Amino acid sequence: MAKESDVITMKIQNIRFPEYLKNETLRRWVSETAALVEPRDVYFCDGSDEEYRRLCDEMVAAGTLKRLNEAKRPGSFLALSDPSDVARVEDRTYVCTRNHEDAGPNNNWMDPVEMKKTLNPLLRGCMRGRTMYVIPFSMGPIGSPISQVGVEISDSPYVVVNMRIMTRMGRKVLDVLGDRADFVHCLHTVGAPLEPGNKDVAWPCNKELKYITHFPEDKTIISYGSGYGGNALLGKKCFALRIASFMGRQEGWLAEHMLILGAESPKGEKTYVAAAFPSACGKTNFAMLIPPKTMNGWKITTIGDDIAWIKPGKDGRLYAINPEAGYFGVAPGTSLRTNENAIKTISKNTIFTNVALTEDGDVWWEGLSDRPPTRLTDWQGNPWTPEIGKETGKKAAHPNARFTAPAGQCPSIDPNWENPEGVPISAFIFGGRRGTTVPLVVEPRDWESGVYWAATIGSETTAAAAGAVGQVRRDPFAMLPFCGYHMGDYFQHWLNMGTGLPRPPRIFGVNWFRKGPDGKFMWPGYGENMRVLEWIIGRVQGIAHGRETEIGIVPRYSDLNWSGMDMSELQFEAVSKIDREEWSQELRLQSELIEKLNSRIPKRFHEIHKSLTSRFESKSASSKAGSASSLML
Ligand code: TSX
Ligand code: MN
Repeated sequence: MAKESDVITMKIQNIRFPEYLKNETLRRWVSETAALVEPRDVYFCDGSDEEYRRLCDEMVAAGTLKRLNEAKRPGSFLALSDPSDVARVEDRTYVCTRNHEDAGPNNNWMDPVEMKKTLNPLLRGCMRGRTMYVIPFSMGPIGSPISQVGVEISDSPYVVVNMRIMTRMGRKVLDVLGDRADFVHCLHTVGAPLEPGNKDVAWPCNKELKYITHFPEDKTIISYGSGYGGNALLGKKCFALRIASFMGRQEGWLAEHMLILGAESPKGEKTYVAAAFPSACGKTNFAMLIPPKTMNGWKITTIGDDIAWIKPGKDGRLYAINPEAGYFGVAPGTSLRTNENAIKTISKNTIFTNVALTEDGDVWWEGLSDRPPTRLTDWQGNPWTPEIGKETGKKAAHPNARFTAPAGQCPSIDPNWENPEGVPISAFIFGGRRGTTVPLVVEPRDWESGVYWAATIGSETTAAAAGAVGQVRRDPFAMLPFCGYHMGDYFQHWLNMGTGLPRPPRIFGVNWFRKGPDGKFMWPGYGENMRVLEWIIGRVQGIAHGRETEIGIVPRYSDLNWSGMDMSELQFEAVSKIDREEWSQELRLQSELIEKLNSRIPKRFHEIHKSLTSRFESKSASSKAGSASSLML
């Protein structure tokens, strides 16, 4: 009778490894995984154009992709997902550290042994009837000292073609990996085995059960049941943020949910900044900003729109790369008016997911144009007209519909975007979406106050989000769903990173979303944000000034460049105001966040909170005294 080990050996012998695949750790992992998941066959991705075209053709034949009009949208495809599989599943996402506390209150946790016991029966035979794709990929330019290698094993060809756009993928990655064993092991399955005789569906997934699991201590990701976005493209949120943030803390670097942009001044000086915003703040729009023509010659270039890996360089500055090679952006709201560069980026060679289809084989989504086309096919494949939309409230595109497009197609792409050394970061910007309280821009007094600022950013909940309208939902560093360890430890890591540098980047807070008493946005945003960016860069260069406030330096009206923009001093003061009542309330709310992360919150945070509170209190005392003395004079 065959022992279990004999069975595994038999199955190993069935795999035909390409002769170039020499890495023993990878060969063993592929063999063991194949024995577990029992695929129909195993395919090793080489990353070639030919392979990409072939897989797309196969998916068109299978009904997973629809080829778009070659004249209007060359080389582009539409995928419609299962209606139950449309977004990341945060409540099914786990960080499985050996010690529960290490995952922090910001993550779901399960013991790694328990989780593997849970997953094993689900994985057994999970790829039956399907091809198991082996996808070697590099996060970051191949061979960069800041880059990292991963291998994703997946049963989804949709994942393969998206990984081809979003990462450097294929045979060339194995050349740089050599015989090293330190690649991140990423196992993904849609969790929908095809039993003999059963017909496949266009978007296989497991409607009952999903698990997105991370084992940071052994650099492993196992994702079960979903084919969508960050659940399935494991290089992105799972690796480049959750696993990498864990590695960065151990090794002294940063994996951040940040865009990176370059700003070239009219004099030709180049400054790079990295910026973090919570979701729905227009990060991609900011990364691709087009300055107003009236600002005589400022130019913005794009390094990345979502993730930054940042390491100290030999000169004591921080250097950043974009670990990704494409944009996986939210389509709804993207238009020539909100983001002309994005619209040009997605004009060809783009995979669209869950957008609407026009009669002439092009794509549409809410916000692309003021008037929707008269007839569409919606993201669920049903006929859609503006009338149907009005009557049923149904949107033509899913609100989380996406485009996957090569970064190199962006007109504003920075010439250094693939520089293996990265680009030097002069400033970090932390934004929030706040209708009240938070001024347009502020420079906290020092690194530690800046870190505290970043830890307290958030968005006011709108009707779309759960919870009461007008409450602040905190999203520290925009990392709450993406930090692979305890958020309190993360704050301490940030404090340490800056205080360990001779000249750390400066930190700024921004808020494009302050509203007036009429409920309207007080700041025009978009390209006009260049005026704020110019002030930030001026601060870094030591040429821009401001007034000192309780929370840091804020520009006066005369400190900003207003050429070609119509905003009165009174309007600017309204968008920059620091209101004592609002801030007393804000500081009380910030205490709640601090208490939530209580056990591991840095001591320094308590001190900063106390000194902010006392500054507002003493301000009220001294301003009263001041007005009294001015009366006496
Ligand atoms: O992306 C945005 N940015 C950053 C751009 C570089 N958005 C869209 C956010 C949702 C994804 C913004 N929305 C911005 C912004 O700066 N500001 C606003 C708020 C706003 C909306 C509409 C107007 C003005 C401000 N309209 C008019 O002024 C006519
Ligand atoms: Mn993101």
